[in-house]
Amino acid sequence: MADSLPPATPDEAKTTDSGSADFKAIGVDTSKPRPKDELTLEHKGYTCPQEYVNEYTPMEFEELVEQFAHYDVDQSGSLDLFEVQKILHEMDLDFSTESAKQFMDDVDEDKTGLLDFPEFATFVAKVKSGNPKVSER
Ligand SMILES: [Ca+2]
Repeated sequence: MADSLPPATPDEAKTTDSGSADFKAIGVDTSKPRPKDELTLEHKGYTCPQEYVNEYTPMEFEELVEQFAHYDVDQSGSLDLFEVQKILHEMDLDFSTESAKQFMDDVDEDKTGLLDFPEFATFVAKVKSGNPKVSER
């Protein structure tokens, strides 16, 4: 009987070359639950823009809503320049009509000349963060 050995498994790839670094793809774990930026702030039907939820505590947010409702004297759902100026005054920020208007323009994303609630939340977040000046773009 021919004693034929099975062909040796080609093992030549096993060179002793350990000089080549083997880069493993670094697995980015996207399955982790996101931290608490899923938080939403809502009060009386007003919702805080997601990018500013970390700027307010729930209590501060309630106050923000109350302020908004309070200063929205004509209950239009948005604040006009006159109303915004009253808030600035209330916050002890001295703005000339001109700079108040500029500041307002800065947060008035849809250029309506009025601040709706999300714009107002942006506005106050900026004032809170110590930036009462018109921010640079
Ligand atoms: Ca607006």
